[in-house]
Amino acid sequence: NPVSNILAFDLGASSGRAILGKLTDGKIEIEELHRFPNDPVQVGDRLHWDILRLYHEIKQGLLKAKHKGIDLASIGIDSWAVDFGLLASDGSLLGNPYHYRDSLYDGVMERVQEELGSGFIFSRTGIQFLPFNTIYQLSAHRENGTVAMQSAEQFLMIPDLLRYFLTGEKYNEFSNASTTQLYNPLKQRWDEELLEKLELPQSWFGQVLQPGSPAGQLQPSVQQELGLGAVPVYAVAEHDTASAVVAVPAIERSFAYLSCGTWSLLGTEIDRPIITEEAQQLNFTNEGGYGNTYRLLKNIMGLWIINECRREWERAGQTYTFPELVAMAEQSPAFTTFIDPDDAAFLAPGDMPSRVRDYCKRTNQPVPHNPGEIIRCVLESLAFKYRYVLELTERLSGQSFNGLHMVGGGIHNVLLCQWTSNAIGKPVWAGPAEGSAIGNLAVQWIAQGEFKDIWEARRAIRESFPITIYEPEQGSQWEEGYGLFLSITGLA
Ligand code: LRH
Repeated sequence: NPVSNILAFDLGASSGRAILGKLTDGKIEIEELHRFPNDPVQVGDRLHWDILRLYHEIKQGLLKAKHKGIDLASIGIDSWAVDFGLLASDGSLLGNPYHYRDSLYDGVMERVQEELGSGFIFSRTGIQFLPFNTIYQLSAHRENGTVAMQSAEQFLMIPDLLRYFLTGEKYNEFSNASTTQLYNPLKQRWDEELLEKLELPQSWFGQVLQPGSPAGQLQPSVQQELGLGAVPVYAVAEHDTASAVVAVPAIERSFAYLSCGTWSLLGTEIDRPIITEEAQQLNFTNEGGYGNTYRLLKNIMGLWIINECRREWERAGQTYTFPELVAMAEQSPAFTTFIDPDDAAFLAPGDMPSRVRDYCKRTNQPVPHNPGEIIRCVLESLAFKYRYVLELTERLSGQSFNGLHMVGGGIHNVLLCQWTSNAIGKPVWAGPAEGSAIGNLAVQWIAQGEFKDIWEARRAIRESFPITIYEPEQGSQWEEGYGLFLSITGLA
């Protein structure tokens, strides 16, 4: 078999990368061709993505492939969810997309819920209530009468937009569209009633491609600029979490996963969305996946809290590497203080160490002082929150899992993997770390007939990448710790 070389662009909320995938006789190899920061830019009160810079970096990735003499069979782009750009009638982009953590969105979800009714929104979308869902972002822009809203003609999400820059073609994509909380999975289209009630023009919302659909090729101007041919572009599972779940090296149909990066996304893959009162009350989501699957999961704040702590200490002149922080955490006393990582206080960028301390004060706990104590508190709390959400996933889906697959960059944190296993009392299977990029590649290969289906792709992933197994350590402290965590956070 000839080798198939393809490229995955995987954009996370803090960095992006171009990953070359090579498939030789069913064996996958990856190589990072290009890595770049994705730093949001604050302008006045607003927080933006530097979308043109991201597009520039995508072109750099294409050039690096070219300079290595690689003949690309196709490319695909995935990114974080919910964010978008609006196009004018001449196809130009109306301003820099906003960051979903922008304070413009504060309080909007509550107003929209009040206006339309939470039950109405959930029954039509099956999507969890998160204050930054696209539905609330667009409502905020409408309330504020932003100029972009007045001249908009088309709505594209981040990967749609970058794909459009490359190909000149405007399509939306299913996995990412589902995260807007404006898409109806039962009707398999944008929810017209919801759009109408929100006074959002139907005409903005375009054709929704299934992951794995051909979505054009590099347009002539791009070919010329980069000195490349008409490389085919696919709509992959463009929501990074959807791609990450494609890459879970599961053997059985019923499995639980934790996609671990800036966010922690924990849940299971199902064939039909679970849109019930219980799901709504537990605030679970049913995000669209590859091959008409759904991700029944909950967002957990994840390593964001630690990254923001690091940023704050750096601002104060103290630079710690991630491994240094983890080592300090390990040396700090166990089970001393807990937070609910999903408390609203931790969502916005800012002075995270103070917010952790404030949380501890307001819950009458000892206050952690040094970085080691703070990181210990965050990591233990994350591990316990994983257990909590895993148990809810079991309850809601009527399954029981004998372990947890962990994928994403977070698995480099060995302590977190081990503590997660301790907290859930079950094995953790960690790998691959480049989950989203590998899922992106896999969907392109399935579309090209290189893999028969997602299960053949998952088998190849299992055989191509190492998986580290963590078994729960003996001792009951984790069980007692969990009880403390539940009562302090009020989750009991
Ligand atoms: C993870 C992620 C997550 C979304 C959030 C906005 O990168 O896509 O699934 O909820 O970013």
